[in-house]
Amino acid sequence: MVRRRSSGRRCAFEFLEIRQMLAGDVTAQIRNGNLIIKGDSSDNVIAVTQSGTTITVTGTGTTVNSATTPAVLTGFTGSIKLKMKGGNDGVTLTGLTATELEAELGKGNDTLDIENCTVNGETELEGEKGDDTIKIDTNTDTETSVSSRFNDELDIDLGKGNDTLQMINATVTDETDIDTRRGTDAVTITGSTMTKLDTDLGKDDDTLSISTTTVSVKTELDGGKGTNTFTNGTGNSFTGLTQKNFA
Ligand SMILES: [Ca+2]
Ligand SMILES: [Ca+2]
Ligand SMILES: [Ca+2]
Ligand SMILES: [Ca+2]
Repeated sequence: MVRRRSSGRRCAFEFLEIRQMLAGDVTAQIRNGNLIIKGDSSDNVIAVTQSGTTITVTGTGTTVNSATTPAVLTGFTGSIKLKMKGGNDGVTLTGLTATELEAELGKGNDTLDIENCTVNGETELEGEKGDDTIKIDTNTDTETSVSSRFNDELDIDLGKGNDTLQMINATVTDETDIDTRRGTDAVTITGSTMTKLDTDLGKDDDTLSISTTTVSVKTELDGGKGTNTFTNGTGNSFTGLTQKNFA
């Protein structure tokens, strides 16, 4: 009886080690045309691409739907929902066209990279706890210009922790709302076109840097508490600019 128990424990340990080595499992499925991706408490690293209505989810050291091979899912026509849960997760979305995008990165130091995507409805990105990084169109490709379009609201909430947002060449047709909350946060916007920009850097000492960006309706920049720095770079056109809480 005692023997059995100890061997069972060893088995459980070995299983745990393998799971940690593979950095968890992500489930990906298309339901009613919508893509739903859920991580687990491990460090999940995945890349999502689209060809026509087919979505491919490739894990790096992470299984997808319990397999080590990429998941190929057909019939995608709708929204994307990502829920990565705990762990330091890394998600790259490349060349996707969706009706809506909602990402919850969960606890841990996460990275979300959005490259050359089009979202025709609301986009909501939440870093939650941990030191998170959100990148939009930061990859440099000399052959094709990389540029994401958000044809509705873009709502980014980086949550607690020292967070980074980098946005290059993005177009947002409705309001862009950026909240970085607690922690030493850094926001960089370059070459983007927006209608309304509302940025609140929250508690602690934060930095905001904007260049070659046009905001055509209203620009509200707030450093929040702490000693904050705003670098108003070259080539900006800000309509209705108000700025407060910057040194
Ligand atoms: Ca995770
Ligand atoms: Ca996080
Ligand atoms: Ca923060
Ligand atoms: Ca601040």
